[in-house]
Formats: sequence, C-alpha cells, structure tokens
Amino acid sequence: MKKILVANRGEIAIRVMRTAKKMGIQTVAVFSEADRNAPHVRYADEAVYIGKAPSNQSYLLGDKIIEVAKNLNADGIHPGYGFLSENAHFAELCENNNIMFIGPKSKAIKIMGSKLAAKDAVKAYNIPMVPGIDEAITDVKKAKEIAKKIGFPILIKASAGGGGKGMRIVEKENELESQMNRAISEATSAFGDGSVFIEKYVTSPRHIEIQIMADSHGNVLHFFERECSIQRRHQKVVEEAPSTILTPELRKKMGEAAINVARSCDYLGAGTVEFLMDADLNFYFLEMNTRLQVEHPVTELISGVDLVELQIRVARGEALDIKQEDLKINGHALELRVYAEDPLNDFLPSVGTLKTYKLPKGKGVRVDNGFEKGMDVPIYYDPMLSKLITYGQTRNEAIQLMLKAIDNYHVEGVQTTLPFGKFVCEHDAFISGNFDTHFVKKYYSPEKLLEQHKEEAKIAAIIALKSYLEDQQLLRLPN
Ligand code: MV4
Repeated sequence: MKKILVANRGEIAIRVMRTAKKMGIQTVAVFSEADRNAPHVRYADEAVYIGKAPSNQSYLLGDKIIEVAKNLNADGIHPGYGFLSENAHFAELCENNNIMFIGPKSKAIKIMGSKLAAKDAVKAYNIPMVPGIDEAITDVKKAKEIAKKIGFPILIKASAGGGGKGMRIVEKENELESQMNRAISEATSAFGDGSVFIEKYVTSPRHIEIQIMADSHGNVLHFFERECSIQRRHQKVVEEAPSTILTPELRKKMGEAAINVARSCDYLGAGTVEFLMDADLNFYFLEMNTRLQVEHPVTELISGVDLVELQIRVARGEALDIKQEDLKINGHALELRVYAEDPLNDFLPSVGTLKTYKLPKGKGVRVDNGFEKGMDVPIYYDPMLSKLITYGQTRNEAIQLMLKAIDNYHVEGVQTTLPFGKFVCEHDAFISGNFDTHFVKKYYSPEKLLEQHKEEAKIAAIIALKSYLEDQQLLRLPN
C-alpha cells in the first residue's frame, strides 16, 4: 500500500494519517465546504474537495470518494468511524474497484449490522447471551408467553437498531402490547426493518467491550477490555482501560468469547465486541462494532500497540506477528471526549468560534485533536473537538493526570464537556470504581457542577485573602 485516502474528517482523519506517515504511506484527505481550512486537510499530502457541508453531500458519498481514490491512485481507503465505516455496500464498492477497504469484508459488516443475524452467526460458539429469543417476533400473544418465561422486566430491541435506538423496556405484562407495537413502528420508520426481538432486561449493567484484531491467515488476537459505562443517552463520555472489576480469569474468558465472535463472521481487521456485565459479574454478548472505535487510544496505551498500523498491515495481507501470550496490560489509561456541548444546558451543542484553544501537554497526556484556535465548530457534524487521554502506572495516577490536563486545557468561545469530565473524575463512585451505566443519570445535575465551581471560587478567594494578609503583615514589620 503506497497511498491511503482517509474518508473522514477531524481528529480521526489526523489520527489515521499520523500512522500512515509513520509507515511511509502517502495520504489523501477529502473535505466538504465546511472543512476547507480544517487541520486534517492541511495535514494530508493531497486533499480533494468532495461537496457541500451536509454529510450526505460529502463524507457519505461513497461513489464520489471511490472516484477520487481512483483519480489519485490511492490503493487503500480508511473510513475512520461513523460515516461510511460500517456501510457494507461501500466496503463492497471498494472491493469491486480494486481498492483496499481498511476494515472487514462487507459480509462481516452485514452480519454484525443486524443483531438477529449476529446472534445466529455466534450460535455455534457457545457465547453467553442475555436470556431471550433469537428471531423476529410480531405476534403479541407469543411475545407475552416468552416474556413470562423470561421474567419481567424485559427489553424489546430492534434488530437493525443501534445506540439504543428502538429499545423499549417493559415492566409489566399489560404494557407489552402497546410497547411492542411502538417498537415495531419505530423500527420500521427509522431503519426500514420492523424486526424486533425480546431480551431479559439487565437493570444495572456495566458496558465492557473487548478490542480484537484479525488477520487473513486465521489469527485473531484480543487487546483486553475497555470500560465504557460512563455514558449519557448512549453517548460515551469517559472510557478507560483496564476495567476496575475484571479479574484475570474473567478477562481471559471475555477475550476468548470476543475472539470467537470474530471467528463466527470470518472477521478481518480491528473490531470491538460489546458485552453487558451484571452485578454478579455475569457477562453477555451484545453486539460487534465492525470499525476502529473512538475510544481505541486507551487500548493502545495499555497494550503498547498502534491499532491503525495493525489495521493497515492486516488489510494488505500481512500476518499478525504477535502472540496472545505476549500481550500484557501495562498501566492504566483514561479518555475524556471533549465535546462542544454545554453541560449546564442539557448538553446542547454549543456553536461558535474558538477564540482561545490551547491543549494540555506533558508526560502521560495524549490529545487526539481536530481543531485549532480561530475555527468555527461546524453544525453539520458530531461536535467532538478532541479526545483527552491520560496514562499512568496506576488508575489513580491517570485520574490525577486527567484533572491536571483538564485544568490546562483552555477553550473560550464555546462551552465544552471539560468541566463535566472533572465532575466525573472527582466523584467518589467513579474513584472507587463502583458504578454502572446509570452513573450520569444517578449522580449528575447542572447544580452539582455549579456547586463544584462555587467551592473552587471560595477556595481561590481564601488563598488570595491569606496571601494578601501575609503581605500586609510583612509591610508592617519594622526593619
Ligand atoms: C441492554 C440493556 C439491558 N439489558 N440489553 C443500549 C444500546 C445497545 N447497544 C444495547 N443497550 C442496552 N442493552 C439488555 N438485555 C441495557 C442497554 C443499555 C446500555 C448498554 C450499554 C451502555 C449504555 C447503556 C445505556 C442504557 C441501556
């Protein structure tokens, strides 16, 4: 592979190009009207305009992007995350045009894009699953029978759903019919596929996922877990590796299960297998994400590998030269997603110009960033500015580094989730490791954030007063 087109924008486009450059591979950026002056455009060796700002007129135009790749003789396309990354049709289009899609084959994307197809694929592998059914259901009477067998509360899920869309919790039998009809009509309008199924509702789970990597020679490795329970409305905010609750035995079991999920769909490249874990440390396979994930850096820091480099290597047919036994967890990593969102105003996107934009730096601090001073935060895309990642020998060290890095990250012009990150890192439940996916709902409110501000202002005032009084004393000392 001599030249890679990165079909993405922002921090992830730069992240991918950084590794391509390191490997001596030429890079091509594509950009929309809104991104003419974006850092990812300048970072690339070549850059091509592909359309208007809305993503369906630019970053989602598969045909156009393939045409650019062919014109510039790019032999690979890296899709990043989001946009075309989990589009089976686009992966196929690349295959048909003799361009390496840096990701799995379209068949694996298709299987894992459907929850029911995924359940079906892993059947032969003895993967732990939440009690429930593995086929679409439309008959309410049958659904009631199944629900009674499983026991309430149950969860109705859309097969084509993702990110919590189309999910309905049912607490009692008499709610089942209306909730089921809603779920079906919601799934039909949102995904064009009304297939729904039923699972036992795990009430306070943790979200733990395993990073895997597969080559085209039958080798599949896992790179341990990421703990992603700190999320808000299915949007992750803080991720870490390793998880505080996994034992080496559980980690091994989950890793092996994840590898089997990958084998079940003949996987190639980087992938993530998501699990729910209940309070008794039972784990259940949820779904597989067939892309490089936003939170991949925490895995890179604790395992010492460059996941993008491995993606490129396996895409061009190389065999993984690492053995599972050689992989070890070293230290602890945290990631905070820095969004241009206002934590005091229901996390609404905060648009504006970055009047000040200064990143923290130092040992144990990594910032995967896509912005710079003077830029506007475009309204057309995900408002993530950067990922602030810290790494220490212990979890506590990583947390302290995160708090310091948040203080040294200066943004003016838009509100960000930085203060929210501080709230999380100072919270007892987070520090103790005793939390689940309800953390934000359970503990966070704008008032608490304001309280934290006030406390800090008070302390600052007291320190200032003390120093003032000391100065006065000195002045009065007779010499
Ligand atoms: C569940 C669940 C509880 N029980 N399935 C949410 C998104 C989708 N990936 C699956 N999700 C869940 N499935 C059963 N049987 C709870 C969730 C869930 C969740 C999962 C991971 C991270 C955050 C979450 C927040 C709310 C609900």
